[in-house]
Amino acid sequence: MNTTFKKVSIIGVPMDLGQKRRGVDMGPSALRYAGLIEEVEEIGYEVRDYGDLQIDRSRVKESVPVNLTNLHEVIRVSEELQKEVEKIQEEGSFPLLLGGDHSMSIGSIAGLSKRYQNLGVIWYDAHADLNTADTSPSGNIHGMPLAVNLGIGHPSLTKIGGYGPKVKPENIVIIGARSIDEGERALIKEKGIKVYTMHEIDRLGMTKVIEETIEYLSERADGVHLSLDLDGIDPTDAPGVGTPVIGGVSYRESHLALEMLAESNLITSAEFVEVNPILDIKNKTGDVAVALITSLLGKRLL
Ligand code: EXY
Ligand code: MN
Ligand code: MN
Ligand code: MN
Repeated sequence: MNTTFKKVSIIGVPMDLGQKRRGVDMGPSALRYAGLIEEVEEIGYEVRDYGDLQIDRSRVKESVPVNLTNLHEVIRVSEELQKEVEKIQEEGSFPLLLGGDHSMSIGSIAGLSKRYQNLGVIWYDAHADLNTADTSPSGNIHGMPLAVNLGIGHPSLTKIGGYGPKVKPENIVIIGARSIDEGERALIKEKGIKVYTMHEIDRLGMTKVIEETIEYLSERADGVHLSLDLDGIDPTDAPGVGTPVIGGVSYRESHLALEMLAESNLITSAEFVEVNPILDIKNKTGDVAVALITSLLGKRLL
């Protein structure tokens, strides 16, 4: 991360309405129980934990436009998260956001990109999350946030915060993708989005992938947000996720990637999403997430 930050501010977003499996709302608790606050303090940061946003599950019966499940509550939470992220940035703290499903990044990036006109985004994920209501096979909004941040999708989502698009296609790097839908593939090609699928990671190795990512984003971005979906990591190392895909990045490779990002001084905010304790084994995925967060925040063995 960027070494000018001395404070880390945490918000939990127990959002589970961007998909249909229960349990991802417990992700923020799992990370706290895995020792997140203590571990980050141990590195030397002042930590402020603002607790969790409230999610209103009673709204699941509301009618929504076609293929946009739970749209209205996703919008409300996104607007709230946007404002909370803006407050953290005004304090001069590093925003560390805990999911919850990946639809939360609609709100987080709406807050972040008000400050950074050229926000870079590293999307570490098995999926591209570039669907719209027209292309989505599921209607789940957690498969759409990157498209929304590009200004593509339902206007009630793309205009959150009163502006859009939030991110330029050339400021995005997707790492770890191995499950890409047809419409997403077309969008990646049309927009020229930089993607390191598992094929490129296998060929180049993670060191080269991250070196290239750092070089690419440092040439164009004024801040870089790491949006890390735990399903980017192989399910053997991170089983507690709702949409696991075999053949992912290992824990060691991810650990190295985040240490290199820490050394780059480039990262100005981060979110760790999709931890689902109900599907996990003894909070293994929560432990992995906390270990990766500490790597990103500069923890070293010696
Ligand atoms: N591409 C599939 C869909 O849109 O339904 C699966 C998306 C899973 C999204 C996870 C959170 O990264
Ligand atoms: Mn995702
Ligand atoms: Mn994913
Ligand atoms: Mn290491």
